[in-house]
Amino acid sequence: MKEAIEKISQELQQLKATTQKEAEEARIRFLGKKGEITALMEQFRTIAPELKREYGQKLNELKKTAQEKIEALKSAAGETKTEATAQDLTMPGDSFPLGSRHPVSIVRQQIVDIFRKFGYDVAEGPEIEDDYHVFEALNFPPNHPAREMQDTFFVSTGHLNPLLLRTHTSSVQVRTMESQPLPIRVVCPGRVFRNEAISARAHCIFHQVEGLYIDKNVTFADLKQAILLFAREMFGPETEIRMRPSYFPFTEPSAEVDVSCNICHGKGCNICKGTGWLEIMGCGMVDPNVLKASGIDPEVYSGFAFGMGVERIAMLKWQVNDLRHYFENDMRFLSEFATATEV
Ligand code: 2U9
Repeated sequence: MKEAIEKISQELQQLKATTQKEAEEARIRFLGKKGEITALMEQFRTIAPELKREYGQKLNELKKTAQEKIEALKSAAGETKTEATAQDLTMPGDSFPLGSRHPVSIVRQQIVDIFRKFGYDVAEGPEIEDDYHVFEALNFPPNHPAREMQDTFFVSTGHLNPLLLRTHTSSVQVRTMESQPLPIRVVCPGRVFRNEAISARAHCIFHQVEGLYIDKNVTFADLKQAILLFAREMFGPETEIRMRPSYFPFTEPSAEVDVSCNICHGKGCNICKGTGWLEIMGCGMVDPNVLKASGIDPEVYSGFAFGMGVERIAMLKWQVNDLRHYFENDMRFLSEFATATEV
């Protein structure tokens, strides 16, 4: 038995295999059911008891050496099996593309940061709201078209104060007036929902930032100055604004705000449709009925409010001509904004 162990031991030292098949053949030869080491193990059972200790140890070592050697041969043969599976360690590693902020998110943050710099707080509220906070408290008459199914998504109908998806974030300002002490200076960013056909200029879901300032002696001149400063921060220091009379149930007087076109600087181009002006938001002095509904005395306090669509501001900022790009998550579009910076 001694000679047989030594012979196999030497053979194992010189054993070579260049393919998986050769390594497997070696395993069968030494460790298979009829293998040489297996045969020695069988023989071991019959040797004299006083030799068992010495040969038992030697046989176990031999078996372990054979197993390790054949494993090593198998994995070495595996690496060079075919060229197709070989690893080329000089190849560059896989790249992990970094995600980036969505352009709507970038612009919403820029708008909010500008007003935070002016001293405004930020408030958010529920997307599913009740009729009272979206319409009633904002001076919408009972038969106003916004209160119809064609314009608003209702969650529950049939009772006095139905639940609905908010059509503007003004409901957040109403909740702020109900719960916060005066004076109030707040901007409310958020998603809003309108039952509209989707087109290049409209979507049934979009984002707004609305603002509200209530204090003693707040005037239209304060509103105009706040909007001018905002426009210059957002669109550049040369920007001018103009206001056109408008109507909203919640403000009186009301206005639409245009900024001077920063593409053609007033000369007229296809972005501003030859007018030199781009509409960016609506605004006005808070209607006394709105103040009263939330328990604020309009004889003592006055305020201004404004509202803008974030997608619209983003379209103007980056000259995107179709609103739908902001909702489709096409990587070719989104990656254009990977390096856009925040204020
Ligand atoms: C309270 C009182 C008044 C918010 C205002 C607008 C004018 C406005 C539109 C701009 C484009 C909505 O996204 S849009 O379609 N908004 O023109 N929003 S004043 O007025 C308020 C809000 C809350 C308590």
